[in-house]
Amino acid sequence: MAFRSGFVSIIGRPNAGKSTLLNALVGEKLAIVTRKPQTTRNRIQGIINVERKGKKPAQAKEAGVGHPRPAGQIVLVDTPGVHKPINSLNRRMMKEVYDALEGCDLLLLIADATARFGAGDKFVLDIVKKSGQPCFLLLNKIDVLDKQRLLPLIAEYKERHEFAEVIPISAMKREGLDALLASVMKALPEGPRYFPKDQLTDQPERFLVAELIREQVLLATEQEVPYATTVLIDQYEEGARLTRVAATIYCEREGQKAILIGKQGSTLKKIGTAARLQIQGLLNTKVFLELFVKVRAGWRDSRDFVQETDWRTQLQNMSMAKQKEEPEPES
Ligand SMILES: Nc1nc2c(ncn2[C@@H]2O[C@H](COP(=O)(O)OP(=O)(O)OP(=O)(O)O)[C@@H](O)[C@H]2O)c(=O)[nH]1
Ligand SMILES: [Mg+2]
Repeated sequence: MAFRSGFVSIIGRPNAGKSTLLNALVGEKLAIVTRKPQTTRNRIQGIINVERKGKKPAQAKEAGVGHPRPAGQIVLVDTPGVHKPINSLNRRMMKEVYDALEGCDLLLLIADATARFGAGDKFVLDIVKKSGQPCFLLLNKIDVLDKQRLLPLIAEYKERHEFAEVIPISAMKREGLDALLASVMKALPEGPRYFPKDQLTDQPERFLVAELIREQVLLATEQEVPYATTVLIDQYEEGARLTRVAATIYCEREGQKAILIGKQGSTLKKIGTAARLQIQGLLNTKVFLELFVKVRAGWRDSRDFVQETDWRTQLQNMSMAKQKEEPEPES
């Protein structure tokens, strides 16, 4: 059986469980997850290597067992939740969604099955339709769903679109994920191994570290503050025994800065301690973390700054700076 591979983009409304699904399928925490909508701001690839499973086709037929699973590689793409943009940051997030749709082999539309079908779901569905890509519908959070609600919801979706598959899952409890993987593999074309076997993501560690800090900011703050915040890494030095990280948390107003710092620095300290533990878990080494808070008025409306906060842009800038540092090769 030939090797199969492809790009599979996860799309859905904010809070549907896209990042939870990515992490569950890859088996590592690559994307941050919180109860707050619009947690994810960039598309993130998670790479799944699927081993061949079961008997060879002829033997399987003889033994009367189901189809064996071919070997392959799935490049799963997590995306920000689909929403109507009101500022540059939102527009950038939606661009990430549209970029992830381009050239992918399969879409996974994930919906929170505990919520009623509404205007937001129709908006997502319209994007799926326009893309013309084959799509699986994943009805998520069945662990907390009143089961009677599942069939009417499936009917509602099926009336509106022809899905290649409809699969109820719980990304959090990892229910239905084997069936999902098997169906995805069946839907993928023959193809190459796009990434080396030991690579799990396209996102470099230093940016995942920034995300882990932002996750703690999201968890420690309420209302507007989480949305008005972004995290940039200022220093990232990997030593033999210790990794040193310095990062700045940007917010939009002095009041937000005061909230982020807290009484006698208590909130910032809480964010720092929790983030450091998470980063140590990721890097498997001791971490020295320094955090700063700065105000950058109205940054979410600044296209340039929003662009700067994007890790792909930062990576490009870093490699350009490095090229400048290196002397021209003598000819
Ligand atoms: N009960 C239950 N909760 C879930 C499940 N999957 C995700 N959640 C919860 O739903 C919330 C949102 O999960 P995320 O994975 O961050 O959702 P998302 O779609 O990535 O959200 P955005 O990045 O904001 O678009 C979190 O509190 C998760 O723990 C599930 O299968 N069951
Ligand atoms: Mg997410």
